[in-house]
Amino acid sequence: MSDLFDKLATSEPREALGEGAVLLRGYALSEAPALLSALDQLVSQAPFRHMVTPGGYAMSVAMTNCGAAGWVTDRSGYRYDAIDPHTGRPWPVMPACFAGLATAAAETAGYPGFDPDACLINRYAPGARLSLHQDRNELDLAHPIVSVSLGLPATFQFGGMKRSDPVRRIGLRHGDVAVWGGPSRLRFHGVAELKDGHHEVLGRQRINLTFRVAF
Ligand code: MD3
Ligand code: FE
Repeated sequence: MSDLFDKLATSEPREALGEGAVLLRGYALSEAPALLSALDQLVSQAPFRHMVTPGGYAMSVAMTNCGAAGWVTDRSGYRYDAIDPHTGRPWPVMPACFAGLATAAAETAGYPGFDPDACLINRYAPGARLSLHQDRNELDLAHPIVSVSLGLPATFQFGGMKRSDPVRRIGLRHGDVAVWGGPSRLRFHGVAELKDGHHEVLGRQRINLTFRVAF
């Protein structure tokens, strides 16, 4: 496999979160500086913005995207779009260090050949949260989702197939990578209100990269 896969597939602790869902603690730590410098570049082309939900509320999480497909929401609904509605241009190209990490993590978790066309980038300031939801805007739900946590720690809420199912709380820290596929792909999930704090690299924020095959 790739050099990056060899480099990362060492003996990182892996934790099963549910059927098809795996947490790789610290998996992205060695790549974090490269990820963050690529992020600076692409945020200058597609800035973070607070999108509006179909119900008319601005999201507390600020978002941007890179890759061929970007997740967007506005008064007309949730969808993937090849064009950034804020700039009128295509989303920035997905940096090679982003795609390489996502592919390597998916392979480590048992999903070889993951080739994401979408990376949603979520920025949480203290107080920001993401309420319980399912990810179901992608055309083919057979592909897993890979998520990378950077900056301040967060409490991830991992529910079941029904909104009313019990929720398990999982702490996600800088460098953690999670892979969600198979029977876990449609489980409800969210992020609890971010607690204030200071992270040595990112200060008062949390960044989450979510890789998907959207188109
Ligand atoms: C579990 N983002 O952008 S990523 C999202 O930390 C989103 O910003 C969260 O949920 C964040 O949609 C969590 C982890 C995640 C993503 C998709 C999942 C967990 C998932 C799909 C099914 C089950
Ligand atoms: Fe989600």
